Amino acid sequence: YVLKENRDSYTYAVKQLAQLLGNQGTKVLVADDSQTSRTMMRQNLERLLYDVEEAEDGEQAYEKLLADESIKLLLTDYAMPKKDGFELVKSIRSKRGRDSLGIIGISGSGSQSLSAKFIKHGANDFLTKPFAPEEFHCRVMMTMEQLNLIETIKDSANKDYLTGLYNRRYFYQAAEQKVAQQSVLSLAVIDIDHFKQINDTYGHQAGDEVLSFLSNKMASQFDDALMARLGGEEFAILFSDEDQDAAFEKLDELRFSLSNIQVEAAGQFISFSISAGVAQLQQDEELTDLINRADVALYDAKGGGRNQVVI
Ligand code: GH3
Ligand code: MG
Ligand code: MG
Ligand code: MG
Repeated sequence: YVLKENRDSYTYAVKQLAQLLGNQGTKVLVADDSQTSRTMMRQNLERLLYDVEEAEDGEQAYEKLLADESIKLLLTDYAMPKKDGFELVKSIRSKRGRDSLGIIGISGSGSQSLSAKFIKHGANDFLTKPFAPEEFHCRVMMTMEQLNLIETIKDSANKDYLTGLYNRRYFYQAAEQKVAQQSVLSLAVIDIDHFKQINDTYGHQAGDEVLSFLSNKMASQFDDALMARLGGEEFAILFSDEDQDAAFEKLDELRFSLSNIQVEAAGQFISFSISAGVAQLQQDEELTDLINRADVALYDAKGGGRNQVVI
């Protein structure tokens, strides 16, 4: 957008840009003990279409940021009661990294050394009051851009490009953590039946669409489980706080619903089925042993005629 000198067109351009960037629904927290400052920042942020929340002191801001991970940006004053801006940045940074929260420190003019200190404590950027709306908007958008870039980089390292599910490497890492923390866990390993035939009959592209379809279905059906594409047409789901019978029920429901669905790909209707093996974590069991037991169950499901779930 070309920014014209008159204010109306600047406001318009900023709004268009905010829409383009999909700012709507992104939460920003403004921490400042001055009501006037909060209101001024709120107005500037609302022009960028952000959802704005406010905190009157550092302690309140800290609590809000811990409780709500969907807050993506913090704008914080330096001098505030209970916890000053530095303390706030230092304490929240140790809990929420640069991939989860952007931070901009703010303070009055004549306080040059504050900017370096804010950044050393973990802020992404710094603004000196009073600031022009243009500078405010640029710095906010730059910080959000950094956050989004980190997220994109992390996603491309941890997720599978075709299906959007986590990849094998991330799954093992995250599952190891769950195994260390929780005692009741169940694992399912899923494999599409005769997938080679689907490729041979309908083409590789259609095969890809079946993989995506199944992944979307799994993601919507088991939204709080850890799931991944282990490779090819094989998937894993780790259910927290569920015993193997509960996991079996869920998997069998998925298996059954898929047997009544046809995926439309390249003008053709494709039927497919899945087999799955389920195992529950035993005391002092290693993740690899749990996965092996689920694999043995999957092997039995294949041997038993496919389109079935075995514990
Ligand atoms: P089974 O019921 O015993 O599991 O038979 P299957 O044909 O599903 O198993 P097999 O291991 O023989 O074949 C898996 C096929 O999956 C072979 C491979 O070409 C295909 N495949 C692996 N990754 C992809 C992918 O990303 N896209 C597509 N379209 N096919 C893939
Ligand atoms: Mg203050
Ligand atoms: Mg298969
Ligand atoms: Mg396979």
